[in-house]
Amino acid sequence: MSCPLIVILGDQLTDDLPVLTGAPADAVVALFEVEEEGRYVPHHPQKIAFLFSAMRHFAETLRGQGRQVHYTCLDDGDNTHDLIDEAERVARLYDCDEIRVTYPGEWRLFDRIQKRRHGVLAWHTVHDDRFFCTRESFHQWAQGRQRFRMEHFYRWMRRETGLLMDENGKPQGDQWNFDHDNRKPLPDHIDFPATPQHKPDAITREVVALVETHFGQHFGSLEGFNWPITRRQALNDLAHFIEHALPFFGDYQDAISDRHPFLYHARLSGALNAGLLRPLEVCQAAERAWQDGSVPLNCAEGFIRQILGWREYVRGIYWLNMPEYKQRNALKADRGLPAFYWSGDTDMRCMRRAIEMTRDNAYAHHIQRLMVTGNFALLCGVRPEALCDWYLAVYIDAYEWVELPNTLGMVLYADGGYLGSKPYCASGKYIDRMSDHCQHCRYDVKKSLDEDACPFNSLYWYFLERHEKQLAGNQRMKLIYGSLNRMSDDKRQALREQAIRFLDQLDYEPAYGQGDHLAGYGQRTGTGSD
Ligand code: FAD
Ligand code: DLZ
Ligand code: SF4
Repeated sequence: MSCPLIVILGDQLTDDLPVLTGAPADAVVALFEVEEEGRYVPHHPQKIAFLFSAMRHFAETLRGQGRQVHYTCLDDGDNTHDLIDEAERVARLYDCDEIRVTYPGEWRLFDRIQKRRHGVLAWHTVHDDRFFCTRESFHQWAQGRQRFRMEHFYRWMRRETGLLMDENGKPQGDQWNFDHDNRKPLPDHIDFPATPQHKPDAITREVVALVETHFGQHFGSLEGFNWPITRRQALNDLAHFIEHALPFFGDYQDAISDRHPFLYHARLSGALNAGLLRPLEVCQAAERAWQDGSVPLNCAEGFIRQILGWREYVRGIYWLNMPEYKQRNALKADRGLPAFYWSGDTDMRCMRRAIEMTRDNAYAHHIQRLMVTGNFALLCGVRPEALCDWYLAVYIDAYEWVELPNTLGMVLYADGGYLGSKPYCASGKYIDRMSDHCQHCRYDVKKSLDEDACPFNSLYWYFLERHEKQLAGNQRMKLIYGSLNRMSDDKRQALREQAIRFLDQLDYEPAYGQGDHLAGYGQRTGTGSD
């Protein structure tokens, strides 16, 4: 009698997933390294190496549990290099009559699988239990609501899970949110915790060499690869974060350092999104640290909110609105991505450092993504698709279910305020307050006009002016539009001209498939052959 083929995707590396616990003991479990997944956007080599190494280690774990495992390596001769085709090829190889897979995290794959449901080889999608809120529960919660803000969702999740709740059903500390304690800039002298180190083993070294050969032309360095690629290493990083960084996480959550890429952030998003850690165990570890007195409440709450609140909320938004959500462009932004996003070659110190850190680590923390590279793209009017593809490519943790709402919704306001109540637009003043970049910059953050004026300043006013019709009525923007309207016509004109001059002299990335930075990439269809 034939058995189902159990397919495990690169971001489904959790050994008690329902698709595995519900499988017959003799089922073949399959993992595939394929070119197409590395190229539908030009993924950072560290991201590809992280997933391939984690997949290979996970396959070892499954074998150790007595499972029969099929593993397609990238350079296997008969590799079809497409996840769906590869699953069907391998299913035939083992004489399987059915393919089971956990719901994929990206709509493009979900859509393709749906279309294959009733093919010769039936595909079955199995519930992903790695989230607090199911797609169906989010749907129900959202139904009938005019506005569904993260804060409301988060409170509901706190009640549902009991995390940081007292025995009377009240939030610990009598407050849901300690955000007002969490906006401290960095003091001049501060020591950050050392980053936990993982010495690459033979599997990782082999994978790094493989990725260098196949994807070495992609933006991003492989040097110093140091991500946790097993559950054991991920648990080690979690423990390290709880002990050394969480006690300060809240205070400096919004700060940016010219020198240090990680500050007090967890660096756990890659491991979480790939399934090496479960969000519940991460939140419980933070809650325990608060309960035993080693972490203040504002830090534990601020951290748990990111995972229990934001992470779940953006996933809900994604599945509720795809595929239509991806087409939104409420501000009609139509510029290409500035070419220096792929090189860091700019005099703007904040942008240069955020892009260099991204190149070196496949990582930038939230405020760099939101208020530096994101804010700049918003002010320039970069097309959502161009910016989303960049964020999806360059970060260790990037999958469309989490990247798209953050970029299209939170950063670009391209959903017209569905996710965030106002655009996160800011002038250089914000970056100066929260970072030490400006003191190293060739531009003067205090100036808006002149050749050496900080570009963020004129771009900011020009952005507000361009979108006055859409944004001036927003209660939260009233104050700033008051300032714009009190400005003399001459000053407004000078700022407009300064911004346009700046935008005109930027180089923009060529269309996909035509630029050097994409040399050798496959066509960016991402939809395979369906
Ligand atoms: P910490 O700052 O230590 O936070 C702890 C955890 O909270 C993270 O590991 C993550 O799981 C979760 N989290 C925090 N903020 C968010 C958020 N806004 N949305 C979802 N989860 C959050 N995160 C991704 O996991 N994948 C992405 O592709 C991604 N793209 C982003 C794109 C943009 C434009 C922006 C502004 C943010 C994006 N984020 C994304 C959210 C956030 O920047 C990262 O989760 C975070 O920087 C990861 O680093 P960390 O583990 O050190 O996080
Ligand atoms: C991101 C990625 C890459 C680069 N390569 C693979 C791969 O070769 N095999 C695989 O199973 N998964 C890979 N992934 C992760 C998938 O893109 C991810 O599972 C889907 O985007 C769904 O979230
Ligand atoms: Fe960035 Fe402007 Fe500061 Fe330079 S002066 S680092 S461009 S905010």
